[in-house]
Amino acid sequence: MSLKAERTGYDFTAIEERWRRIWREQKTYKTPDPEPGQRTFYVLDMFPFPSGYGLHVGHPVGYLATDIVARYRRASGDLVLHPMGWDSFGLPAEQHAIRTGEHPRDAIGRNIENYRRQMELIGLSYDWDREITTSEPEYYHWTQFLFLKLYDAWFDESAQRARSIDELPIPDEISDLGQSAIAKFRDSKRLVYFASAPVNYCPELGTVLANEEVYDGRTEQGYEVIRINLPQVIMRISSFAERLLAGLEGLDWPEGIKETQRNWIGRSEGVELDFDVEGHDRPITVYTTRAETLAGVTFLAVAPEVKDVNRFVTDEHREKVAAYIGASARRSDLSRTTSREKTGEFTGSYAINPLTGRRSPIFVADYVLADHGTGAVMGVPAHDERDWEFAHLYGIEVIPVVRPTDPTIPVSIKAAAFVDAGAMIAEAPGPHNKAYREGQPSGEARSSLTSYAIHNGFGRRSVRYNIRDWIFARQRYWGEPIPVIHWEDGETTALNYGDLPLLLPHVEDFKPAGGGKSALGRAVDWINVVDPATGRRGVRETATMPNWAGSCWYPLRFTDPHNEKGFASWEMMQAWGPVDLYIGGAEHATLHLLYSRFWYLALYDLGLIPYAEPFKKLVNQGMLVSFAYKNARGVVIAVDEVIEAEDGRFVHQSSGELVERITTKMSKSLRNVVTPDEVIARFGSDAFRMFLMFMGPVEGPRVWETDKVASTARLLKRIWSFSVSAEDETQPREWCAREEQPRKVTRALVTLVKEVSSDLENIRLNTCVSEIMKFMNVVEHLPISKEAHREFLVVLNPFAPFLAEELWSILGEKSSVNKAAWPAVSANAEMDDTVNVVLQVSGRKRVEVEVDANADDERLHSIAVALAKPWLEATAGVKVIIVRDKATGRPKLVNVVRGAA
Ligand code: ANZ
Repeated sequence: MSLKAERTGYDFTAIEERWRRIWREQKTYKTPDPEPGQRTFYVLDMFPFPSGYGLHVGHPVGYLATDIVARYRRASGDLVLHPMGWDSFGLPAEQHAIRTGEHPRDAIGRNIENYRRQMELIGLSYDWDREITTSEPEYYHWTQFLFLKLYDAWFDESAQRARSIDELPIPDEISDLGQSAIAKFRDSKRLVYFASAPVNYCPELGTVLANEEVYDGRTEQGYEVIRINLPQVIMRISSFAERLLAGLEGLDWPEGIKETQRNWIGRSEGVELDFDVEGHDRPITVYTTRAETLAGVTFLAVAPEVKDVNRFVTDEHREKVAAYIGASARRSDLSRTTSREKTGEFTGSYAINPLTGRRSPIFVADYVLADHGTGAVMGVPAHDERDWEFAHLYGIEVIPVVRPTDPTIPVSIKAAAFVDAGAMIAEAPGPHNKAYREGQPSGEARSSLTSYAIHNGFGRRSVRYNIRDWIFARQRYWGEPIPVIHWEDGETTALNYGDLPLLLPHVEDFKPAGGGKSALGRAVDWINVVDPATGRRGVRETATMPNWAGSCWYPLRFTDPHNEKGFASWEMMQAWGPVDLYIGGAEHATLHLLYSRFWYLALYDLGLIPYAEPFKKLVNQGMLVSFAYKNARGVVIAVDEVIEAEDGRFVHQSSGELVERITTKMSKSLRNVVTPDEVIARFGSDAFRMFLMFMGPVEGPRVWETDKVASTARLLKRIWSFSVSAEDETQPREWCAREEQPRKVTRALVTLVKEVSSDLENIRLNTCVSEIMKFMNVVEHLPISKEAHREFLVVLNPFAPFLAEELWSILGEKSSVNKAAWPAVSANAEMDDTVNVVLQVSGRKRVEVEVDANADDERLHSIAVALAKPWLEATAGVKVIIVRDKATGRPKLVNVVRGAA
């Protein structure tokens, strides 16, 4: 049966199915490699982890936004790179394998099929020939390769950049000790290093987690996390703190994400101050951001992990201090810094305040962290809350040095610390009275005291960062193997580039092997190696890379996805440039979005890639929520357990309780997950696409209600009826000549093109849909010219590509609407300015027409001749007389006169 005979009305299912097939078969969205100098645009989605649940209707918000922009850019003449791939290593796949015994690769493969099917269902215009999968050896070969490049590098502090390890200057005293000392020295400087470090360990999952993956002492799934020491693979991201901060300035990213990164990097400007210690030649150095409070110091505190701490401990206090250090090792950083109960132990030693000469007791206290600042603080209980709590516990004196600027505001140092900025209470004491004066704003006093301390040799300016190095190892099976070998003599070496990829070995049992080791711990044949040249024995690293590794560099691979000789060619990386528009969730602010910036910076420094930042513009898509119910006790109830009573209230079926409707994340357990599949079966892909965009700005939240898709489905049906012939729907409607098209239609199209183009430039996609609605409201029952109709379909295509393509072919076009050029935005800003002109033929009034008030004679001539046709035998040799308003110069009347040559 032919399509023609079958179709009555707008059969979206058949239409969409057909175009899906044609696009796939003809590779409509295939992107060739750019020619040198060609204008390109790179628009990318944060590629997903393909989970077993598939996509729900919230996921495509971002995918659709990028798809619409990609289609618009193509029509505007850019060569567009718009690829998709899979971030397929990671914990959920491993947990599934542990539960079911199915190999993660098989489960992931099935999930990918389903994701790809859903994405094609939605009509996303990806070039599938560029698809990448991070867990496939062809991809992780290069993740390992880049890992080794970072391993073979060090950070040159003075040049503030990464350099090849071969360029690391070796101090003479190291060279003198020979090869093994040199190797050790190099290892201590690499961007990738190995150290035993306290890590977040989840006994339940048997794995180590990054700080960012721990929420209030628990994993995302709610399992408890404790701290243990493990040998670790670490990346020196903290060296790049300043560069990571500075780079943010040039990025077109949401301010909130930039601020989150700034806070995470946590730059603080302060000073290091030296305090002499009684009976010792070496001073103790503290780090402070409040130097002006120096006169208020009444004790010093050192972190328990600072090795140096023992040199202050007197014999009398040795035992107690040792016990204290042991106990605090078992507490987490979080509980140490936030717990109200500040604990400590006196060392028996005293430090001398360089400003006041005052003796202050030195404590070991675990609210001081070893890896921040110098690991020692000066205690100013009058102006710091933590110090205040500590001082109260140990009966230490509180000496205020700063007061509120307004002296009438009372403060009680007895009740709490005064932590705000203010004015100095007195001038600096004794011989140092030049350091600051009484009444001086505390911020100013900080600068003057700092200069004073530097000048007098007991202080140095210091910039500190909060960001910690990145623990780059997970005790998991389903990740990229880390290509290093730990040898029996204690040396660790990397594999040669030529020995990559190091493949994941096959295992039968995916459960952790115990002792913090993943299932890899059981792959004995794989783990144990013997160096054929020397007979030296070694073991492979059993930790794998974190699931953030593959996504650190994937935008580069899309530029040259099948390259077998390298991770991507310089030409292709250069031709496509960094990602022009990146859309994805905001939850990755300090994870993927920071890690990938770090890799790019380092690889750029090493001359391996042509640019230092991965993503020029970033947009975060908003959350999509759906309904569920809550009873009086606050228990959330699944949608299918509730019925709507006649009075509009909601009732829990089994208990008869009244419940309240709430909005919440879509989740399996609440049975409020809606899939694109079910919506598309009911309304079609185009209606789904248009509705999802129409719901609101990409960045904003949206509440899903399937029934409402009917609104955009109706719009599409109207577009269909407007576009096809009423007699035969396989044929286009009747067109008028461009000249005969009512001014209203011309004007509506000019507005549509102008508004949609500017909204697309600014990614305001919801208003694009309203513009299409407005256009239809104007033109629906009016004549339209073929050219205008074509232009409309080109504008419709990004939003409803299936319908646009179908109507385009009904128009008789042979190639895809995706190859058509975007209509030019009319430069005529005064389009709205029109006048009614009387058309006469041989002096007799025939019609009135609306024309552009600025129309020139030539234009009026052609309009008049065209419109006069019905009253003329022949148009050859006619003369046109144009009458304009004397004052304004606007046309008033046009008279077409026969034969007067
Ligand atoms: C004296 C002082 C007086 C401070 C005052 C604050 C208020 P950020 O911005 O986080 O670097 N500090 C320094 N090293 C520390 C460590 N290892 N563990 C815990 N706290 C540490 O903050 C710097 C401030 O945090 C420093 O300034 C120091 O306390 C504390 F009225 O020094 B301050």
